[in-house]
This record gives sequence, C-alpha cells and structure tokens, in this order.
Amino acid sequence: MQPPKDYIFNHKGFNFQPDLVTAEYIDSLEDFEIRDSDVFLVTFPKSGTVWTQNILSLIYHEGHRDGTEDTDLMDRVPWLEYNIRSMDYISRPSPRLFAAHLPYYLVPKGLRNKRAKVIYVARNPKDVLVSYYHFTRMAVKFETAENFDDFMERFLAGEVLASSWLDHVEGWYAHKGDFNILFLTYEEMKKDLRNSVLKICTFLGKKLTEDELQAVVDKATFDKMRVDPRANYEHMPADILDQDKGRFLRKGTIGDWKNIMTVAQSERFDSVFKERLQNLPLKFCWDINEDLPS
Ligand code: PPS
Repeated sequence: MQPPKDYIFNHKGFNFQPDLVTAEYIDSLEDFEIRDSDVFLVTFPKSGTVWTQNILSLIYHEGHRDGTEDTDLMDRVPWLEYNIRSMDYISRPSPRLFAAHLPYYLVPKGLRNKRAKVIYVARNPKDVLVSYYHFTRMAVKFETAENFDDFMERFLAGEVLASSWLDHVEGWYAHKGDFNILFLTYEEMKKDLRNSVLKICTFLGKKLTEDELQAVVDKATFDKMRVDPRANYEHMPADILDQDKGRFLRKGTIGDWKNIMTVAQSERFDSVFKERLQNLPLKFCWDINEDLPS
C-alpha cells in the first residue's frame, strides 16, 4: 500500500523519512561491514528505543555512569539508517552501538550471518500507537494527523514511518533463528528494570559490579531520563522536534492507551490486529496493574 503523503517514502516495502535518508543509502547497508563486537538495538518506533539506547550507553560507558562525560545518546548509539550527525561509522572504535527501525530483511547481511548482537525491544501496540500519535504532534517534519481516529487508521494500515507494527514484530520474530538476538518487551523493562538490565548484560557478556549495575538502573528510570538532556532529545533542533508541542519522554507507562482510545476505537483496533496478535509468540502486558504474561 502506498503511503498517502510525501512525509514518508516507501522503499522495498518499508516507509522511511525522506529528508533523512535515500534509497541508495538504504541499499548500501546490505554490505555495511559488521564487526563481531557490534551491538544493534532494533525497534518499531515508540517501543522503548531511547530507553534501551540509554541502557546500552550506560552499560558500555563508565563516563556516562559516573556523569564525567556529557555525550548525547544520538552520538553514543546512532541510528544506522538515519545518520543524522553524518558520523563516520566505519572508523568508529569498537564496540560500536547502533539503533535501527529497519525490518529484518533490510539490515546488513553480516547481521544475518550472526555476526554482532541484536537486541529487539517490542511494546504492546496500543501504547505504541498512542505514543506515536503524540510524537507526530511534536515531530515537525511528520504530517500531523487531524485527530486520533485518523492516525489510528494510518497506523493500522501501516501508513506511518516504519510501516506496519505487525509486519515488523512478526518479521523479526519469525527470523530470529537467523540472528544472534535477544527479545525484550517494554513492559518487562517497566515492571522489572533491574532484571531487564541484567538480561541485557548477560546477553552481551558484560559483567558489571553491583554498584555499576545499580548506577545503570538508577539512570535509566523514567524520572531520571526525563530530566537528562542527553536522553530526552532536548538538544534536537526546533525544526525537527518542537518541544513546545510535547515531551519525548511523555508518560512512560503501560496502559496509557486506555486514556485516549474509546471502546469503539479499541474494538476497531482489535478487529484488525487480533488474529495475527494471537498467533504471535511474543505476548504483551496491556496495563500497569496486570502481571507480565508468562
Ligand atoms: S523513538 O522515536 O522511536 O525513538 O521513540 P522510543 O524511544 O522508541 O519510544 C518513546 C517512548 O518510550 C518512553 N520511554 C520510557 N518509558 C519508561 N521508562 C523510561 N526510562 C523511558 N524512556 C523512554 C517514552 O516516554 C515514550 O513513550 P510514551 O508512552 O509516549 O511516554
């Protein structure tokens, strides 16, 4: 399905932001040289990307943990497909940390050969939708939806940046055998941040002392990140993110969808997502007071 407006362009079945990337660059990523020590964080937008970028930066950079270095997350864990700061990725020292919203089939082939490690973070799609809707209002280059209903229809049809949530999550999960990959959910991070950080450390083979671990957990809470300019996109130019129209770290919880979606909207959402969600082995928690699915 073609996206409706030119704020997105579709390349090989996936919607990108035109002012930040070209089709040629995306194609060139197939041969982007991967190192065994690289770490890739992959998400559908609004699923906990910046949160996990922060955690990765804290795990790998002592100067971030102890506050002696002041580096934006965009420079610590830059986007692979959106090289906003025009960094020279090739000459970055190892271990390189990257973030990406790419679908499984557009990532460098070195990743599919199980070189490097991939962390995939997924979030329940109703909270993703609501977070995304609010984000489009502050993201200057995005087309602002007339209303929530309008945005929900686009989201359900995959007519947003990064296309369809279902395609993204299903695709990565179905191909997990091709990658050296850890799946996490936003909800498990929210419910037990310490255990989630431990899971990430174990996967990455990083041994932190108890104090270091505690420092990572402390600095990765919503309240700390909300006031950390490195973590909340405060330094983003106003022609990209309009801080007067909202906050990047907005609510940071599970179940905020209930505050905006009507019963009819929720039912409409379910009617489109239900069957494929039921078949997805990844299970989600839909409310902060609910237990995590076992
Ligand atoms: S993006 O634009 O794709 O990079 O957005 P992303 O970072 O994936 O998602 C933004 C949402 O993640 C929430 N967030 C957090 N929640 C809980 N704890 C922490 N520490 C945290 N950091 C970021 C952020 O608030 C956005 O969710 P909403 O629901 O809009 O608050």
